[in-house]
Amino acid sequence: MYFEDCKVEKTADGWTITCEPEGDYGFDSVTITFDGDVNAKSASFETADFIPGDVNGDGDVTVKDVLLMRRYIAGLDDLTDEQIRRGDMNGDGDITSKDVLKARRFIAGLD
Ligand SMILES: [Ca+2]
Ligand SMILES: [Ca+2]
Repeated sequence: MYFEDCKVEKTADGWTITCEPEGDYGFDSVTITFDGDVNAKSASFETADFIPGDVNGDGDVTVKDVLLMRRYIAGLDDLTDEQIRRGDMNGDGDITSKDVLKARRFIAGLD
């Protein structure tokens, strides 16, 4: 496994290194925590933070994302697993009209 974009931070009692894997390993970052003696204390794998509803990954939730979701629901377009994960705003594993509603409410500033 290779990593890119590693960030090393000094903490109160040691060091924390956070890296993103180069390639798809089913997680988006790994955080390794060291104590003052530089013994590895823990490693945690986390999914990257993205904006729920940002299907096209441009950093914001807009009508473009809603359109992608609607076309996916209608069977007009396929989305990648990553896009489905982004668009699945209620976390039930797929993009449905409920997610479109949440995205619309988000865009409208209601949520
Ligand atoms: Ca977007
Ligand atoms: Ca959903």
